[in-house]
Amino acid sequence: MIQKLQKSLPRSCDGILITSEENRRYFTGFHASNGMLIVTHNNALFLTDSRYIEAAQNKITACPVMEMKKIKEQMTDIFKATGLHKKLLPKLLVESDKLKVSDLKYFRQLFKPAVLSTVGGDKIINSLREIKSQQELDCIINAQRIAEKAFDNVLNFIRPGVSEKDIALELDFYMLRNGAEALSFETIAVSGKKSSMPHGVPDGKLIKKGDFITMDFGAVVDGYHSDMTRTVCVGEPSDKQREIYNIVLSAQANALKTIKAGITAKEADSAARDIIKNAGYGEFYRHATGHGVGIEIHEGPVVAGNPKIVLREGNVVTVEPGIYIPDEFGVRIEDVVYVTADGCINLTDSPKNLIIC
Ligand SMILES: [Mn+2]
Repeated sequence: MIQKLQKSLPRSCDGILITSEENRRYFTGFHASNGMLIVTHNNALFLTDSRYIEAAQNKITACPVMEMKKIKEQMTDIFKATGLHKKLLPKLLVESDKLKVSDLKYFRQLFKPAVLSTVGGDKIINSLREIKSQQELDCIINAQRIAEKAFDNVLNFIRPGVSEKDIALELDFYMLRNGAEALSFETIAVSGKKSSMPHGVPDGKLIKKGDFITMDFGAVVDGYHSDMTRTVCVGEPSDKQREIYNIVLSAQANALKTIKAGITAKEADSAARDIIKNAGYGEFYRHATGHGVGIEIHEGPVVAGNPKIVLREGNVVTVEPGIYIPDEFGVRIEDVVYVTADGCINLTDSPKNLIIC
């Protein structure tokens, strides 16, 4: 990963300073709350404090590891280890998307006479992160399989009288008990009228007959996230519930059929949105069709209305159209797919017929 980054570094800079937890993990495979990775054209150096130094030395093979003690006094060594000492005014890129303003000020002082540039660093990193390797893909699939098993399990749990919170906890416990190192995000389980809120928060509200329940959840494996949403019905759905469910399902199917490398995010988004618009429910679909998934739950590419974003082979994106009718109910169906040259591979195995619990 570090070599890939070195190949992507423009000659107009001398290196890049990586300080965010997720990007440190992405480039080194090492996860810790503290650390710093400096990558220059020919060298790289990872620094962390005494709490993590032993683990870092054991884990990181791609570059030397140095313990951060009194960092101000170590800067000469750091410049030598990374080759930055050869330049009069070395230029380092930083992660503007991630760095706190106060940290930027601190690093600007610390790295003098190097000049820290806030322009361009994120683009280089994000572009790499958006293309998944086989190893990354395997992690996402493993995470997805855990979430799917949790979904199978929760179907036996859902019945009138249990609460939204109970359902969320059942999903969470199952995922954590079965190999998830963490949850992708706070699980959403919303029922009845509350299902019209795309990101509603589960609470003590009890499930009753006729409710739609929308569940959005995911597991993390080796740092990589999964993301899926299913809407199920408790007891027989009304004609309108069936109608809306089927429109969302067709919208998703059309997007899945359309997605391939080379199309724009807008084309992918429209493939789902147009079906919903044409069915007369366009005003009730007000979020993006999808987003990239990886070492973060939301990363590039964003699958919304931007005609400048082009999907690339190796992207992993969600496809998650929905219709949300205030004061009635909502439906969302979400899969995660791997984009290929001539289509996409759906990484989600769970059924999408309207399940009646
Ligand atoms: Mn999602």
